[in-house]
Amino acid sequence: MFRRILIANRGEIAVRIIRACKDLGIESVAIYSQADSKSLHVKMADFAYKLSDDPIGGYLDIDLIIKIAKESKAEAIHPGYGFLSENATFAKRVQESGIVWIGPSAEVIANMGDKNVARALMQQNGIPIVPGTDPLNDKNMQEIAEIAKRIGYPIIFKASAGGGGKGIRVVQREEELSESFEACKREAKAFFGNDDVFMEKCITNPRHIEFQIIADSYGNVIHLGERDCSIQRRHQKLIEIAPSPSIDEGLRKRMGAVAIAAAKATKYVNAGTVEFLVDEYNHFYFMEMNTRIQVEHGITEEITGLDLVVRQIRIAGGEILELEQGDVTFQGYAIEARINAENVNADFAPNPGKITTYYPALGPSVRVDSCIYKDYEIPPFYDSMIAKLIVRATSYDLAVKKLSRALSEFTIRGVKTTIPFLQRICHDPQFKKGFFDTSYIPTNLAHLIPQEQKDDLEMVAIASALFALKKGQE
Ligand code: MV4
Repeated sequence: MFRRILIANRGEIAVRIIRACKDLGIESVAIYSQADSKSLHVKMADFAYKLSDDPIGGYLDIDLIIKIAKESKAEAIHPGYGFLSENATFAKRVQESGIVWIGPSAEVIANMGDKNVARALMQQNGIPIVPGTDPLNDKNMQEIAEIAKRIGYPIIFKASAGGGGKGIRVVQREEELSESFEACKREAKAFFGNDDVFMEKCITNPRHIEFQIIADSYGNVIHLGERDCSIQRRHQKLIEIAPSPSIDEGLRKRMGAVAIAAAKATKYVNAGTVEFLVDEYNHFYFMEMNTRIQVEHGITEEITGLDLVVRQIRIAGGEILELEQGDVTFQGYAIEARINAENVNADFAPNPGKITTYYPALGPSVRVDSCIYKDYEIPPFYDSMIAKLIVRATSYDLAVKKLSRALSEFTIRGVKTTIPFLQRICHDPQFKKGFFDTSYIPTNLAHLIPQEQKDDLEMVAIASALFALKKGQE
């Protein structure tokens, strides 16, 4: 096993990986920007190296990160999620430097990063994909209109190099086709430097169901069940649930087998996620494969009792996966709520600042993965997610109740957070019944927005006014 690992990331995932290293008796090397010098990951790691002054660019500096890995005598690099985690060039450079990459091969990352290569590979291996096309750039508008008519409206244009929510356009009718196509190409070019765009039939109001898989270097692949990530706003996940309250045992078995086939088709190694769209008839289609550990991996850990980050490190270290599919059991339900420092009442605008009070939720079956502490100042440069609240219970109903309890216990002052908004989701009848798809947040947003949260100064002003009023009445 490795003696020392460099963590090419920051925030809660860097903390999560450091914990896995400590559990395995492995030393950890942190990297950090100036803005992150007071970060928990820097305090917790055994060693820490400062990057350039650029708060984001530092974490993307391939040459410097590899140099630090060598200097610090790290034997492996864990990329976490975001930043360089799905950068095939980085994966390749790491391996060429004689350092172990904790993830799938550079080739797999590149293949899955190209949505058309991924689609073709899946199709060749009998994995169901949404009816669609190769890139359309060599086609004229008339040809594209004919293809759209054949596939049937609504259709969706997607950037080949895309992923997440960038570079997609839904088209309801032919009149909007050429305008949407051009807009999608422009966006693809702007975000990914590549204007290849393809077409798919649009699945309306799908559920987003993703399967966790793990694979070792000897061809052993198993799945660890699914997560329902349908509760999203503008392609940001807010709440994730494992298992999905809308997937029954029969469907889980079929989708799990397909997820394993997808991983085998790509010669996948390490932890990965196969994402599916599921329509109203429970037909499911391969959407994308994520070649990294994901934000929401913790709910899978809670229902399976397996530590995914530890597994990633052991697999990268050459260990055989001693688990077979039949050894994997699922216990109850786990729900993750992402707590973001955002002003929900200002269109979820980031709300960085100093944490003046911090009492995370505790108690049985409650887990908090976070990187914040009292008096910590959230830098304005990064993602607004500051904590992941994960709860576990024997049923979906009890898990929602526990999430509600934990959210009411969770106290953060100094910055506005999504806690009151998440609490309202917990009280929503449709959510409580497990009846939702990806249209849930857009449809229900108005009644889910809580009353304006007062910040500390406003609270003091209100208290003073009430005090003065009371004094005046005495
Ligand atoms: C789709 C789709 C419907 N039909 N593809 C959104 C992000 C990107 N990863 C793919 N996405 C979608 N692709 C077809 N053919 C609907 C979405 C989609 C979506 C998917 C998962 C979770 C939330 C979503 C919200 C809007 C649209």
